[in-house]
Amino acid sequence: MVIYALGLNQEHFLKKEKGKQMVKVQWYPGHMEKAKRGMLEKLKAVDMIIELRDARMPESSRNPMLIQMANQKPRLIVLSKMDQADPVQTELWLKKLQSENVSCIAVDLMRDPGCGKKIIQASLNVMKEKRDRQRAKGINPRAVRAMAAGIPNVGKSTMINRIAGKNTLKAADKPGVTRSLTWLHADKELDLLDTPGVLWPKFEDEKTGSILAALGSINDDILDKKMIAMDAIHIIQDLYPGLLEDYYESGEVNPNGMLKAIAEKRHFKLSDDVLDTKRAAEAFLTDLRHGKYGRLTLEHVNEETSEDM
Ligand SMILES: Nc1nc2c(ncn2[C@@H]2O[C@H](COP(=O)(O)OP(=O)(O)OP(=O)(O)O)[C@@H](O)[C@H]2O)c(=O)[nH]1
Ligand SMILES: [Mg+2]
Repeated sequence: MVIYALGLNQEHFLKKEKGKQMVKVQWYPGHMEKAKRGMLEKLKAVDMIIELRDARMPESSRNPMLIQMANQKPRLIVLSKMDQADPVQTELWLKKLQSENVSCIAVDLMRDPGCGKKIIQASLNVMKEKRDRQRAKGINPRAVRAMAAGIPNVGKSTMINRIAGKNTLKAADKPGVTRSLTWLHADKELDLLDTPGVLWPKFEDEKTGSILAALGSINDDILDKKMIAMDAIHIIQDLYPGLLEDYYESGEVNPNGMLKAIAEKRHFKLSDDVLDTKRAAEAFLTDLRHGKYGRLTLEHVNEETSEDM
C-alpha cells in the first residue's frame, strides 16, 4: 500500500481523467495568486492579522506564505471548529502555541454564542500595548483593523458574521467561497477584512496535502476521492487505533480493506459481487468532515512540527 497515495507534494499532480488521459491539475489556482496580491496591497491599512486555522489540523492549516506576508504584524491565531476537534489535542496545541509566545484561542463558531466577544477581546489584547501608548499621548484609539486570513474553508467569513452579529458575508461548506476582499465594521472596536482562502504553491510533505484534502480545504472535484479517503483512513488508524474498525465492525484491515468494509456495511455495490468503493470513499469523507466518527484531530502535538509557528 502506498502511504499518502494522493501525492500532493508537487506544484500540481497527475489525475487520470475519464478518457484515461493524464492531465495536470493545480490546487493553487489563479484566483489565489490574485487574492495574495490583494492582501499584500491591503496590509498597510491593517493593524493586525487574525489567522484562522482548523483545530482538527493546526499544523497543516498553517499557511507559511501567509506568515511570510504578515511579517512583523501582530497576530492572533484562532483555531476554528474546536467542536469537531479532539479536545485533549486542542488544549495541547493551544499550550504549544502559547509557549511560543503566539496569542491563540480556540472557538466553536457554530454553537458558542460568546465566541464573537472572545475573539474581539483576544484581538484587543494583542493590540493592547499600542493602544495604551496612544491613550497615554491623549489619543483615543480608533477601531482595530484586522485582516482575517487563512486557508480555504476554515471559517473566516463565518467568524466575521458571528462578530458582526449578522450574516452579511457568504459562507458555505466548501472551499473557495469568498472571492474578493471585503471590509466590515464588525464591532465598534474591530473592523475586519474578509479575504479569500489561500493555499501555497508547494507542500513540504505529502501528508499536508492529504490532511487538507481530507478535511475539505482543497477543491476535491479535482482530486481522486478514493486516494483522499485511504490517506485519511491511514492517518486515523494510526492516531485513533481501532476507532474505524469498531465503527464498521470490521477486523484489522488496511485502508483499502476499510473502504471495502464501509461499502459492504452500507450496501454500496456496483453489481451483486462488486463493491462500490468509490461511493464508500465519498460517504466516508462526508462523514469525516461532519464529525460522524467523533471529535478527531488529524495531527497530534507530539508529532514533528515546524519551528516557525
Ligand atoms: N462545526 C463548525 N463548523 C464551522 C465552524 N466555523 C465555520 N464552520 C463551517 O465551515 C464552513 C466554511 O465556513 P466559511 O466561513 O465559508 O469558511 P471560509 O474560511 O470563509 O472559506 P473560503 O471563503 O472558502 O476561504 C461553513 O460550512 C461553516 O458553517 C466551527 O467553528 N465549527
Ligand atoms: Mg470566506
